[in-house]
Amino acid sequence: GKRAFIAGVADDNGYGWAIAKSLAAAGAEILVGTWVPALNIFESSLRRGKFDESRKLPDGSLMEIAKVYPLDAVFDNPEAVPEDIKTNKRYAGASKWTVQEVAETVKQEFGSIDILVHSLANGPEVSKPLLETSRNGYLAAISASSYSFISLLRHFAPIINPGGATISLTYIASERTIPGYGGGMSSAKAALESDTRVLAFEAGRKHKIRVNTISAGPLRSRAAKAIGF
Ligand code: ZID
Repeated sequence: GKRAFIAGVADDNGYGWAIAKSLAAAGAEILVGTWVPALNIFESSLRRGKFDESRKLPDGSLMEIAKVYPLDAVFDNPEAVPEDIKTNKRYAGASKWTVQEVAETVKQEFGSIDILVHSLANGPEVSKPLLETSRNGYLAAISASSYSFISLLRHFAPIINPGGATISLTYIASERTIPGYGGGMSSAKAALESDTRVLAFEAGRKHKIRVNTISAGPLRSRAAKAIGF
């Protein structure tokens, strides 16, 4: 069977959860990366059976998540984590959640993966028009929504088996003007799409893995509700 790591699962409403279920139904072993500030509530909800109904697979069994890894894809390694995050009580309870450390831990615990899914995005100023977006807001959107994929791919590629596949989720606001998708999120998706082409070339040659992105339709996830879509 194949093993998949899905980055960006923190409840049962988003694309990450749905992708995990499809992969589980197809026989894959499921590992997920959960944003550190959302980790406690996700794990306790899982434990308390809150997701049992939505864990149901077509054959009637429940999706098993082999391991939930805390992850903040905005930080590549421990040296990159600023003091205020290190000491923040939402982060202090978890450890080894930078991209490099998560890849190392998955390697130690599982050896390799076949599928890497990037189902995460964050744009702190998404509700502001691009014209009103601050430099910090714009850079934060790119960091969380675009560079996070480059970082995940770089750190996971060495443990993705040849023939493996990676995918991210994009949005058509990258190529057409969609009011309401602000804060540099349209820019972030444009970067993600361009990066997908370049990384497919590079990672295809270097690691024999595929790199794709799929433009998603509307889904009432937590992220979509936050922007009023
Ligand atoms: P989600 O909230 O379930 O997933 C996003 C996840 O990212 C959450 O679990 C966060 O905790 C996590 N996250 C945020 N920051 C970080 C971080 N620094 N490190 C680690 N994790 C982090 O929402 P989702 O399922 O909507 O989002 C998954 C992907 O789908 C994202 O790339 C979205 O941009 C993309 N996507 C979603 C939709 C949608 O409708 N839900 C659309 C297009 C793309 C879309 O907005 N018409 C109108 C709107 C849309 C499509 C059509």
